[in-house]
Amino acid sequence: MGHYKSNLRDIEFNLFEVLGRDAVYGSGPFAETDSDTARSVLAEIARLAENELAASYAEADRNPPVFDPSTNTAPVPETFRRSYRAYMDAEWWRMSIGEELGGLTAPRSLIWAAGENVLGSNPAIWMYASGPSFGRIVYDEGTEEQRRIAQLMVDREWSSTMVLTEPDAGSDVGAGRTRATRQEDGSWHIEGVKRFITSGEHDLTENIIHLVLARPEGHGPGTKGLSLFVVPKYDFDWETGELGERNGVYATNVEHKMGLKVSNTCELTFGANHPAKGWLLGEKHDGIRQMFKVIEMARMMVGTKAIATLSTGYLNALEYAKERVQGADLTQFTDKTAPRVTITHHPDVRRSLMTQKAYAEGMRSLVLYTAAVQDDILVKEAAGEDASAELALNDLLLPIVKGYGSERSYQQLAESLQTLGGSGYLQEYPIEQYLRDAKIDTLYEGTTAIQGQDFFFRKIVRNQGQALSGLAEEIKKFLAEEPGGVELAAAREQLGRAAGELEGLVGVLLTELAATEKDVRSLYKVGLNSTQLLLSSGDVVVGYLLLRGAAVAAAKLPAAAAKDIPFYQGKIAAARHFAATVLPTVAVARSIAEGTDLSLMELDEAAF
Ligand code: ST9
Ligand code: FAD
Repeated sequence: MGHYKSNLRDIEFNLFEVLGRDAVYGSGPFAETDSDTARSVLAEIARLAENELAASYAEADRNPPVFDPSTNTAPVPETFRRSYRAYMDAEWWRMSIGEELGGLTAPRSLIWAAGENVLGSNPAIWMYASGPSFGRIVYDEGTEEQRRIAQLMVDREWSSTMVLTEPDAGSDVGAGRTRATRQEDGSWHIEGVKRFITSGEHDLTENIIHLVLARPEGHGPGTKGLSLFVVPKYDFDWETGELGERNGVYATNVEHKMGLKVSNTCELTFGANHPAKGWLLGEKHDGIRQMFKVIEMARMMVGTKAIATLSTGYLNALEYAKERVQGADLTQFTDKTAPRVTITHHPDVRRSLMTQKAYAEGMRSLVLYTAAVQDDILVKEAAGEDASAELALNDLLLPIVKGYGSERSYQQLAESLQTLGGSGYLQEYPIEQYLRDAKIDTLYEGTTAIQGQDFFFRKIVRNQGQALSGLAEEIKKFLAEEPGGVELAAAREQLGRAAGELEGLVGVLLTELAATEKDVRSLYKVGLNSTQLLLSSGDVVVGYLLLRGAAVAAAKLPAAAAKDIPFYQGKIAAARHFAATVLPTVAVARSIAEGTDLSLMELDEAAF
């Protein structure tokens, strides 16, 4: 058995017992995927993840790819190649590419439930395997002719990259200087240096299709002046896919990273020695909107990766804690002859384990709830109905999945490591690698600060609070029905109070925003609190979803099979623990926001 521990029972609980996916699978756009099929997909992918995919996780970390500057290559280790092949050969990736490209339209909730297993066992596999999904975006956004590229990306399993970042353009993508010049034959030449490009060079696939943001000559500043170009590593025959000449895009460095080492993070140089030829996607200058289609998928991926890692971190910590004997029961601490107990008997270990469990399971619910909203969008669109409310809710939830999910996972993974004591610090156990590999999740695809700003300015203010109000109403309606009876009464009360405090916190920020009419510096007060707003919102949504699960568990417990009883009891315990120990912090966040002044912004930099 490898390092990875899947939690199939909890995934199925969320999908079928809480989110009612039985009613959605097997009909409408998902006619090909009924619930039985979904269950067998999940069981098989969990098995694959725990075995073949997990097999190279540690080995590839200790022996990562090495960049050879003489050939501009960075081959991946053989062990990793075997895991990658096992994933590609199983062909689950076809679930997200639609019938037109030789796949199917599987429910998004199933895709992300399955994805959790891949991302928790060996996340770089999912990243190197993104070609067909990116191909789907090329198909949707490309011209009729460019759809051939998409088909080749699928048929020949070419991998793909998203190429935005430059040395001086990280969070500020609009500062990018890479240039694009139109050629007489309608193609474009790209010139510039991009930085930190995931999967920018490797030897897993015969070709790599780079999706590159560059600025055509004469275009304006900022993100709106950028266009999206399809730039292959090798030129190719558009009919047969047969490879032609090497294109002028080369890896000129591979970074040495804290974690996620088998995923090559490359400096890519375009057009230094010979032209880097590309094509304008869709033959229209609409690059940032097009790239955000990729980014939205990738942000969902990053949040799911973080949460998947926390889940396996918690389960590894739990296994250790159940076996590790150390110290006597606290009530017998004066008796030096008292029997030694496993550390699960110590209150502090129990507190930590239950907090890890609540976050891991609550954030799994968050991912699957968001993915279920994505199912609903596809169902409505297929029926020709208006899906704008679901689209806005999905938009609202994405920064929570990505920003909150990554922050809380990293924080809680430190708790998982702590559970193992000094052993947690050793490479004999997977948690130190989990922590190193999960840190990146708060950074790429938009740092947490950027997620916080996106959440407040774009997803709340620009949306005129509609999606947020809709979600608040959903929570209020749930509470009004008093699910879970007396057993969950205190937790319901704590959730209701936290939701009220969050409303107050949003109100403080909106008031500061309105005050910019008199003094523009009020915006600083928003900026000082937007990350915390994101985190508190995540806590409230997770508290709500945990309680929804607990209510289902409470209803099922009386008639539950013996094997299910501890599972349902655990759902109730996690929701209550979270409501009692985490949700009260929302009031603190509100009070801090109310007391925010401009002193930090007025302080001389020298005083820091
Ligand atoms: C990176 C990659 O870090 C890391 C990992 C790669 C792994 C690859 C593998 C992925 C695999 C995934 C596979 C999944 C498979 C399964 C599939 C299943 C289905 N939403 O606010 P403005 C747009 S890559 C949508 O003025 P600024 C919009 O068009 C690097 N669109 O921005 C807007 O126009 P309008 C990641 C949005 O001030 C326009 O942008 N780097 C959103 O010009 C301008 O908006 C980053 O993420 C949104 N939320 O620029 C950069 N926001 O307003 C982070 C903006 O007219 N920085 N648009 O609609 C930011 O996000 C900045 O806020 C900024 C600011 C660049 C947008
Ligand atoms: P900066 O933007 O310089 O940020 C530094 C700090 O300042 C951060 O804490 C940030 O939150 C804060 N900050 C910056 N601006 C603001 C602001 N306006 N308000 C508040 N705080 C702010 N990019 C790609 O294009 N493709 C990839 O495939 C890719 N993969 C990556 C893989 C790895 C391993 C890494 C490390 C990075 C990758 N990136 C990729 C780049 C990644 O998206 C950027 O690193 C990220 O967007 C942050 O940019 P930066 O590193 O330049 O940090």
